[in-house]
Amino acid sequence: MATLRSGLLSLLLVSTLSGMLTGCAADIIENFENGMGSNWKTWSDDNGGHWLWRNASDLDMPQRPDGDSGVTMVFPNEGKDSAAAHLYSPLLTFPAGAKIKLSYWIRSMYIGAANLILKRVEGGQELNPFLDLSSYATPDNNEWRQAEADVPASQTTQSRICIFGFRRNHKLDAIAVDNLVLTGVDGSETSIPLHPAAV
Ligand SMILES: [Ca+2]
Repeated sequence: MATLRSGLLSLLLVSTLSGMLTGCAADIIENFENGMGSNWKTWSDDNGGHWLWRNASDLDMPQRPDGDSGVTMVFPNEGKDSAAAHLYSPLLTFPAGAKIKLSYWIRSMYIGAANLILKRVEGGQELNPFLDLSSYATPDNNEWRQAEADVPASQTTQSRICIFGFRRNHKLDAIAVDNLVLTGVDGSETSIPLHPAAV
């Protein structure tokens, strides 16, 4: 057993070193258990909202599994009727085969009135969405779901993923995301401060 464990550790070490040598970053994982973390940045283009950190166990909402209660949610700014909020990944390259996984919950007073949409952003332009999770935006959806998608390959290293959330300022409207995992991405820097002009 000790030999097997040692062998597995060696294999893990070799895989890790191999990944470092070829410039492949490890998976970028954010479970929001210690706040918003350093990889994903929220930004509002004056449309009245942000992604904010919340402890789901403090709120009247569908609960996460034990030990996984930290999440990020879209909230309108004070006095705003709605929120359009962007959550940006670091600058990365997305080779063919790059994937994103996430857990999400979306609810809206009016069917389809909230949106959760994933896009790539390149050269300051938001590209066509590659994943639209808006279809569960109903008044009675109280279920966390998981989604996984291939990220369209990028041509440059100056590319991000944008997780766009839109909801109205109604008590039933809610958008929450947890356990974001980026797999198969390249990028030596995974924590680049966001400036909108650099998006
Ligand atoms: Ca969590």
